[in-house]
Amino acid sequence: MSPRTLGLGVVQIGGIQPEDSRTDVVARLVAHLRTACARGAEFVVFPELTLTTFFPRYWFEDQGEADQYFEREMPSDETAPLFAAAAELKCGFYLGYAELTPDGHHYNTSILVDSTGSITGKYRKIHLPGHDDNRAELPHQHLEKKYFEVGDLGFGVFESQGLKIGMALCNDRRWPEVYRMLALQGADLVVLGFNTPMVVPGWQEEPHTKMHSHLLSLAAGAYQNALWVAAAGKSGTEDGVYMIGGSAIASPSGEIVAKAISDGDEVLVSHIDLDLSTPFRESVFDFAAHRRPEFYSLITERTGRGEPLPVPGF
Ligand code: CDV
Repeated sequence: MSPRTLGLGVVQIGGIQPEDSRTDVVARLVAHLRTACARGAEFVVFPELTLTTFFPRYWFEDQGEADQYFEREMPSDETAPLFAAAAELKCGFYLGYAELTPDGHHYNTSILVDSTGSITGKYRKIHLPGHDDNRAELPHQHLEKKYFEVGDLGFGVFESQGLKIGMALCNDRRWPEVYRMLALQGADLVVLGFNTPMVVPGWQEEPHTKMHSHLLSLAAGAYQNALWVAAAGKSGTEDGVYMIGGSAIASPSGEIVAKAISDGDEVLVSHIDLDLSTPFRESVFDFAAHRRPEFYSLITERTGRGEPLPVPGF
């Protein structure tokens, strides 16, 4: 059997400033899609909230002001060139953006677009970090809980371009359940976009550990679930806030096989072997043989005596 391979691109985006127009950003994305495809990419991952600056750092009294950052349709006149380029180059993509639905719901969303330029999957972010109150004393805020509703589509896996792709967005990558949900549905590849400021209001993590915990999350998710993970981030200074970058690809062995080295725009392309997950799924992570889900909702007292204690919310 011939190996299942994929030319996988990850596009890191240096800061998008408040004054950058959608049209300018899309032109930048199209140029990077062309570069990735010229280097053999068949599918490309773009960041979370790719089309604008990371607006949840601002407090808007009036939701109408925040709505300028949301997309009411996809593709729109402004984003259509990206879809046309995908069809022309026969190269699919993942894109994160802020979604405003016709009935007025706000989500932090990502889509899968296949090599014909058609949307084949949608995900709405479930783990929304930050706060919803105005902390005007902070140098910048993290108001995802104010501007977005918790996603209502669950963690889906989509058949696209001959493989099974699961999606996540930024903070989701730190939660082991996300990868496991997608692995249990047979995902070959988990793709995600991120916006991670070096300094996050209220987070105790030291700045120097930010890159470590980011890469650790990708690598652990990949290894413990025997799948590939590709993550594309914003990087560099966006409206005065430094974003960590470190866009990367992790293999089912838990190794980081490609990683951005700059804090600006950067295109990574790896030719990945999707069947690299097989030896892991047939041995250490043979879920059917070795997983014990019947024990995952209970803990037993260490002594082994007494009744098992239910774990709230698990
Ligand atoms: N956009 C995000 O979800 N960012 C979060 C933190 C930095 C608030 C993250 O986990 O990277």
